[in-house]
Amino acid sequence: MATTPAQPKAAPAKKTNRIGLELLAYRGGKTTLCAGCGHNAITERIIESFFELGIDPAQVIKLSGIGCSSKAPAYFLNRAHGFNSVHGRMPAVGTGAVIANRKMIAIGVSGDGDTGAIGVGQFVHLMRRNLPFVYIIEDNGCYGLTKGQFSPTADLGSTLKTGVINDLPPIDTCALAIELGASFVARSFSGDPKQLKAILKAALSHRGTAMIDVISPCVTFNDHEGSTKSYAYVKDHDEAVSDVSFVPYFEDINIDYDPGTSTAVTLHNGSKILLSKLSEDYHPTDKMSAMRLLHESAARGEYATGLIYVEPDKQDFVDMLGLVDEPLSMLDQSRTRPGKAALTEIMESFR
Ligand SMILES: Cc1ncc(C[n+]2csc(CCOP(=O)(O)OP(=O)(O)O)c2C)c(N)n1
Ligand code: SF4
Ligand SMILES: [Mg+2]
Repeated sequence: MATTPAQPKAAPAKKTNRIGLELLAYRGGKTTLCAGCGHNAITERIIESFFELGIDPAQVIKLSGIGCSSKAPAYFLNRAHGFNSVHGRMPAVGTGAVIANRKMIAIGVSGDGDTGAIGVGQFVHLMRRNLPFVYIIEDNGCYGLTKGQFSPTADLGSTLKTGVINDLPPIDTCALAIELGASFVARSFSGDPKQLKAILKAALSHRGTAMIDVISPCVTFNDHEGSTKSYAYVKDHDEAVSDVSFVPYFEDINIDYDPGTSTAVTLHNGSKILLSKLSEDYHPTDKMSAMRLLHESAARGEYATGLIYVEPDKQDFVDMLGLVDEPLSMLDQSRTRPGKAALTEIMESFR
């Protein structure tokens, strides 16, 4: 009896999101950052968040400054608009972009150096304006791109390999953002995918400035013994510290812990950071409690992680300016240039 040849199995359909796009549509170029760098893990969570929310990449503008962290936008959302600004100047560029087109979703990736040092003046004004903007600090406590010098978020008493001691207290970017008026402030860890993705998705759904400080270990240049965000270069590779072409391979750190509990995470150099996840009954809408939480956890040498502060109904900068609904960039000249009569009327009003 003749047998029917087996039919080749159809390839399983690729998973698509609510706008019919596959995850691939949310990816960018291949990363050039070190293997195991916390920044790469954050990129993955950004990709997943945009995909799961079904946001059209063409509606997104991704921005950054300068640093390893600021290279990250090249590795996600290829189809989005992008602007890699001057060191520390991303907030000014982003403000212009959002005002020019209020329909765009703006996401900026910065570093602790880009934000806390050269860019701190720009950061301050972005936070106080409450511009609709997701602002991520990939926080490794050092200038990774320029070989690991202390940044303003490095911990007091951290030491460089040369023995130099950091004798300046760190800037807590979350406390600063809350104080200045940001309406969504969170902290997470690059190696906690579940929490980080939940925070990113919430930030993308928030109208106003969402500032997320993500502790993101630099596995290559951090060598601050006792630092809470650092990587002391492995003993076996001492000589290679100054060899920029040498990039060690490290496994990504992956953790998961419950709300209301603390966990000690061992970094690649064997040092530990203490993370404490906010409990489910924590109320992030009380500004004073949020500030107290940050001060108290810092005093215990811990990082409180989670959504620390949110003010959902705060008026954002675009509404405050009273802009028309249509993007300014799409208005034709007849609507953007006042005619002679309007100018005359304005001049008359000054009489
Ligand atoms: C105007 C200017 N000053 C200094 C530099 C040198 N520089 C490049 S990146 C960087 C710091 C980056 O640190 P961070 O923002 O923390 O990013 P990371 O590399 O740690 O991710 C510095 C000082 C520069 N590129 N431009
Ligand atoms: S030098 Fe540090 S911050 Fe830069 S890519 Fe390597 S691990 Fe990441
Ligand atoms: Mg840094």
